[in-house]
Amino acid sequence: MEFDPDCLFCKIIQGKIPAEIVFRNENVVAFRDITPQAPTHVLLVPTLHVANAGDLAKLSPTVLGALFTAACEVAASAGLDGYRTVFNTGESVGQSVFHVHLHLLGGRSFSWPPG
Ligand code: DGP
Repeated sequence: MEFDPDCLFCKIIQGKIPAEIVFRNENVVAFRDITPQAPTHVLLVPTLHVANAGDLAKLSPTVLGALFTAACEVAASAGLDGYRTVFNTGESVGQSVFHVHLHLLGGRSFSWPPG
């Protein structure tokens, strides 16, 4: 694990800032979003500090895949029959925390295209 001491999600992974953790393994930690946009809204993050999904894809496709595998497990645990996964990559599309996180949203209907 490599942490950035100034990163909010690194602090959550280390237990320095409280969060409701719903899943953890060697490569991935999942916790509930503080401002949920759906009845289930979980953020899945790598234990390694990487800024965004593009950087993670270059650095470790295996860990990128592990985020989706974990999302599948969390969705099954929550009893979701369908769910949406989203990476916001870059400030212009709404990324506000620069430790890559996969949003897992479910428990209501969703429209398409997203706003
Ligand atoms: P994004 O906008 O894609 O970078 O998503 C960042 C998400 O992080 C946003 O949905 C709110 C969530 N968030 C921000 N601060 C905290 C926090 O301190 N705890 C938790 N659990 N979630 C947070």
